[in-house]
Amino acid sequence: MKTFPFLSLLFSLFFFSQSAGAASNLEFEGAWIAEAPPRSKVLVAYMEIKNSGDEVAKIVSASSGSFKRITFHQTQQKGEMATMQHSDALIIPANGKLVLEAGSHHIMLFEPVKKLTGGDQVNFDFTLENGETIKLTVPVKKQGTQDSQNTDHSKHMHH
Ligand SMILES: [Cu+2]
Repeated sequence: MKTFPFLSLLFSLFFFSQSAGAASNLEFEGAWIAEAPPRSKVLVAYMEIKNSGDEVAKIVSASSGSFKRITFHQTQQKGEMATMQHSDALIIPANGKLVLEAGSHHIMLFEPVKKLTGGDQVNFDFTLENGETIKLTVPVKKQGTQDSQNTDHSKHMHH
């Protein structure tokens, strides 16, 4: 397991939500938001979500005070063209994981309420199909740093 400093924070949030009565089996790793070009109104979040439970988990919505609208997308390559399809939910298989990364599943973050740059932190609330909510704090990182290759979203069609 990677030992990013913020993981300990994530774990404490995870266990807090457990002790608060939620029974989520989800664990988030390596979550980050790609810093966008100066005038961009769209940012993208990537992460890995692990499900240690025996039932499939579905995250049906995400919200954050830092963005006006958040949706789930999946990039699909059709020949030379990359198109994005809207997903109603992030589906994490039982005893499995969902990887959100460039060219695949990702979380679209529309209209940041203020400019976000590397080092900023964004708080999210994820809502599961069963009504549970999970809080997650995700760091913003500059493009071009170790984890952030190949995140150019400008070629995609947004809808
Ligand atoms: Cu997208």
